[in-house]
Parts: sequence; structure tokens; C-alpha cells
Amino acid sequence: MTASDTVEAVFKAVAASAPDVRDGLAGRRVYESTDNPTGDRQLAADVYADELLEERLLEIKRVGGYASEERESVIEAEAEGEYHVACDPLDGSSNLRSNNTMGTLVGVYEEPLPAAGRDLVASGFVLYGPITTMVTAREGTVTESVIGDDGTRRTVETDLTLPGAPTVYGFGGRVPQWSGEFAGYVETVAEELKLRYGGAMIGDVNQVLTYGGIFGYPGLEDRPEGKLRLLFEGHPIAHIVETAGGGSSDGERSLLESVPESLHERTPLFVGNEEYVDRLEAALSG
Ligand code: P6P
Repeated sequence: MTASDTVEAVFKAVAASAPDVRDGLAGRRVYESTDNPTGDRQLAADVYADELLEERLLEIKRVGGYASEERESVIEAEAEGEYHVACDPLDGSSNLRSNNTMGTLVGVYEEPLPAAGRDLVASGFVLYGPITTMVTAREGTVTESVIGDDGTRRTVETDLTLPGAPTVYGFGGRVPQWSGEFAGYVETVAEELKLRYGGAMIGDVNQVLTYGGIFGYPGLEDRPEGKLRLLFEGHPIAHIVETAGGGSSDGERSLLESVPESLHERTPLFVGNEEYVDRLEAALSG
């Protein structure tokens, strides 16, 4: 099985799981009695999606390990494998109770986890919106597909690139918790773009991929590292947006330059048109 075959097998398994994840949402809107390793309360849907994806991804030849935002540590495959999958099984699951978008994120690394952003060979997300779509980045190309009820993909975009005339922005965290430098930057952005913030990163980033602009979750006064996880959210989403011709940053440099010291390390996260990422880094550098 080549590297490309392994990546295709991962994308195929994630797409095939999407109808099952989606069908399982309605009856799993209740909270478990447990939190995930970064302290988010777990919904029954989080646990269900995680267990389903772990089983299907670890079945793939050459996948040696599975790590998830919902699990403390890496789950090793029975057989050796040189590819390692990091998964956010249901990103934005708090939107389930309000019936808004959420998604599944996956990153395929060629080194054991936690690995560097440059060790990503492929990344992708499933977006559970009015229709179920999948966006994948591999070998320099971003592809968008519609996922059918049978879990197969129908390609609708073969070389997705960020629009050159950006129109939307969205930033997380409470405004009083933003730094003065960041608040000043947002003030200029708000004069140029329209606010689009839905509370689930995949839906918000897909707005940016579709209309151009910038999404971010900054470091906060009481949480300078921010909220989002580097391995499960930062690396794959940065890989997708950079492959689509955009930029990413943790406030200083590309998220793909970051090497997490721990599996669940958090990071400030910004992705979008390079113009807005560059202006952000300039604003935060004081
Ligand atoms: P807030 C969802 O919980 C998530 O991890 C991202 O998908 C999303 O961008 C962010 O947190 C939303 O955070 O503080 O706005 O609820």
C-alpha cells in the first residue's frame, strides 16, 4: 500500500463514517458524566463519533496509531504502521444542542504523535451542514466533495483556492478578554469585512474558504495559549487553508512550524487570506 493509497483509505473511511455519525446525532445530544482531556464536557455524540472513527481508522493497513481530542493518549494499532492519524471526531459538538453546523477533522502524520505540522502528509474535514461535504488537502491540492447517504464522495471542486476578494471574518473568545493589540486589529477588519461566526471552527473556516477572509481564536488575557488544540485543529486546518493559497498563524508564524510538546497542547489560531494574516502578525508584534 503506497502513502497515497493509505491517505485515500483514511479519507474513504472518514467519508464512509459520515452518514453513521450524522444519523447518530439526534439521539446523542445529552452530556456524558465525563470531560475530554482539555476539560470540555463530552456529549454522547462525541464519544460515539470517536469510537466509530477509531475502529475504522485503525483497521487501515499502515496506520500505526490513532489520537483523538476525546482521548488522553494515543491508541496504537495491532500492526506496525508508519502513518499516524489525529482526529477531532466532532468539532463544535456544542452546536448540536442548538442544531447548528459541526464537523470531523483529520490529520495524517508520517511521524508518531504528537508530531510537527510539517509531518502532515494530508488533512481533511467533514462539514455537517444542510448537506454533508468533505474538504481534503493532499499533494498540494484542495478538493471538495459532497458525501452521499451511502458514504461515497462526489467531487464538486478539484482545485479549491481562497477567493482573492475576501468578505467575511470571525473571531472567538470574549471581547474583554482580547488584548488591546488584537482588539485594534479586529476594529480595522470589521470596517472591511462582514462578521460570520458560528461557534464551530469547521463551519467558520468553510465560510472563509468559500468567501475569503479570516477566522481566528486568539490568546486571551486569562488564557494566553487560546482555546483550540494545535495537533487536532491547528495543524490540519492550517494545512488545508495554506494548501488553498491562504496563510495561517499562531500570532507569530505559520501553525505548521509548531511542534507540540504534548498531545493536547492549545494554540492561538488564525487562518485566511495572507493579507489579513500578515496584518494580524504585524498588529500583535506591537
Ligand atoms: P467558543 C468548538 O468547541 C471549538 O473547539 C471550535 O470548533 C470553535 O471554533 C470554538 O471551540 C468555539 O469556542 O468559545 O466560541 O464556544
